[in-house]
Amino acid sequence: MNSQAAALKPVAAVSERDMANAIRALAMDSVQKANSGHPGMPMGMADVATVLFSRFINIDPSAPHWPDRDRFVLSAGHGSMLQYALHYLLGFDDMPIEELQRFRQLGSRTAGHPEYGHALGIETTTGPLGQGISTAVGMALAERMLAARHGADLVDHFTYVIAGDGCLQEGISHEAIDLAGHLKLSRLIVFWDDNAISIDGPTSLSTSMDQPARFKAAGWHVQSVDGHDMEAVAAAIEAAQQSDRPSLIACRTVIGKGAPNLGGSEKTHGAPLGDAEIAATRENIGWAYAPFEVPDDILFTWREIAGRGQAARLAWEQRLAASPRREAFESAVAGNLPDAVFEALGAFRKEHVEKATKVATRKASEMALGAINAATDLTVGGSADLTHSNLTITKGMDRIAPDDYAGRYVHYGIREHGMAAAMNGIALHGGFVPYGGTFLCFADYARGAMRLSALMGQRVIYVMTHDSIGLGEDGPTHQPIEHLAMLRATPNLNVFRPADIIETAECWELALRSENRPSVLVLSRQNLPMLRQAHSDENRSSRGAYVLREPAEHRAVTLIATGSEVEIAIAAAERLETEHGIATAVVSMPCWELFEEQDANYRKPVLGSAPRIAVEAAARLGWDRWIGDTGAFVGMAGFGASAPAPDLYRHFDITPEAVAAAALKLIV
Ligand SMILES: Cc1ncc(C[n+]2csc(CCOP(=O)(O)OP(=O)(O)O)c2C)c(N)n1
Ligand SMILES: [Mg+2]
Repeated sequence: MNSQAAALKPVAAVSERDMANAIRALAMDSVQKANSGHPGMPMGMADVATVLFSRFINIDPSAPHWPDRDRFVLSAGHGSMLQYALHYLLGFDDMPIEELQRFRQLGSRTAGHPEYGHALGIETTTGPLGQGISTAVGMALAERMLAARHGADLVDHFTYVIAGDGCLQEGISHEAIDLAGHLKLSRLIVFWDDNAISIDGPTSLSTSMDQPARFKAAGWHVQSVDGHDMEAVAAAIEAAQQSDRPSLIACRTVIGKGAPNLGGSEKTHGAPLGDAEIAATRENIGWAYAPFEVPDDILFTWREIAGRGQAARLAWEQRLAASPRREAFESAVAGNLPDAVFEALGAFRKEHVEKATKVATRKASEMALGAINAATDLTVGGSADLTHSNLTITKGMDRIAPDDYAGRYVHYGIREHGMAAAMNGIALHGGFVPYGGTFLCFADYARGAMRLSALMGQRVIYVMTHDSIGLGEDGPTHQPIEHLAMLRATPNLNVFRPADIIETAECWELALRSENRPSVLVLSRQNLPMLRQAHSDENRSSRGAYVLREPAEHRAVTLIATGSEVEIAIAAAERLETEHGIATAVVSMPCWELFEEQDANYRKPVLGSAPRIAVEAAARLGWDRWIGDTGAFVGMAGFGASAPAPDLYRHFDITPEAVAAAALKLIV
């Protein structure tokens, strides 16, 4: 808590209206000082937020990570000043008034939009509209799942969301709302800032949606209130808490509430109110204090609220201390995977090197998951309706169903974006390691949330199968071309494209160990041979790329390939050597990002000084980084086609012969 709090004493009874006006004043002053930001939403939702925080939410600023705290998600992230004002008023240590005065400045905690990890108490990054509410669905699901395992004594909290018109217009909200309604996530309570305004003007410009009816149709408990009637808001929250379904509370509000001339107008959405309107607002709401000044009695009242959360936290700690589940709970929340997982993967690799198991890497992934999921119950699987294509379910994984959260497999439905956001929420909530599958091509559909996995550094594992023209007959609509480049261009995301069953197990291990980074496992539909000569305890994929085949003589050419094209590169190397006497090395490069992180002493000999040819059945973009000016690329130059996979490889000239021809052209 801020030290200032201790010195404060209540002077007179403070109304919740005064408390809300503190939010309004801080929001308009901070935006004015920054000359940037969004005052309208914090001013409009100040009353709802005040009721929520003063009467309901259990959080403890002195223990912001307490596992059984209520979660608060500001889905309408442009209203970040609402969150920062709340954090200052509640007394978060890292949110003194100076941070509000440095709103949106370099190095401040008060970033333009709330960023996870950037300030205490921010549960998820928001700003891309629709993400917050969809991430919250994952949090609310994780809460139910953790409660099913450890009991209501240890896990019993709500997830509260403030969402705007924008969040509800975004397509992802449809996926999320449907999923939450179906799964009866009763601890999820969403406030809709129903101000009927967005940037361009009234929402009637672009929508006629009956939002309450939409939520009802998805199985939600729905109420509509005047968002400035604090008692009505409180009563609605109480009713929502009792519901056995997720709840929408539609709060009819006035954007920029309190501003006498601009209130209700889109002009308050994303621009400072200006000195004259701010002065008029102060007058209008009876706020006779200087910019950034919150009188002691109001601040004291806000800080007292934290006492309720603290008491709840202390009581919970006592229950935890007495619980026979303490160790299991703490280990789950810490996300500690047992050593048994990695031992099982080591044994798995040894076994399949010996057996030379030839399977599709999607099948290899299923087999590796069988070992992983048997060794830990932290993993929670799922797929966007492609379970038997992605091969994401393993023996003994019960499905999660409405009112039954003891299982560990989520049928996310045909909702790639919603799945990705829900996995973010599950990872952020803690207690589980989520993985989920779809076709690689539909990474496009999941992209918005995948980007946030990376930005937030969450251990979310994407299982993306059918990874090239190798999927065959489904044709160019389903054949990813540019997706690897898009994913590789994303910072803080490991993109793994394993070449065989051994690399698949290695890449799974690396993904599980990447506690602060999401991973994408890019997997083949078609069978691929096992390529290792011998088992080694070392995880060779961990350095991102390694020499799979070194010629006896000094290299004349180096072939670099990933995934299903490593087999082609090996065949090309053999042809080059036997038919043309050209000493050829093959580098398998399952993960560019990890290779990039190696020092030059490792990278140089792997890449070699001979001309290099990259082989990948995907777009060239990015490969020049590895092949240099003198290299060549064998891959795709446009969209694929519908045909059996072997025909497509021949048609698009991604064959050992084509690679050998490219090599001959380069070096002869
Ligand atoms: C995915 C996405 N698209 C566009 C934007 C840009 N944007 C920020 S706020 C906003 C309008 C949101 O309207 P609403 O949620 O009603 O907010 P209000 O104006 O009521 O505060 C838009 C289009 C964004 N942040 N995210
Ligand atoms: Mg709006």
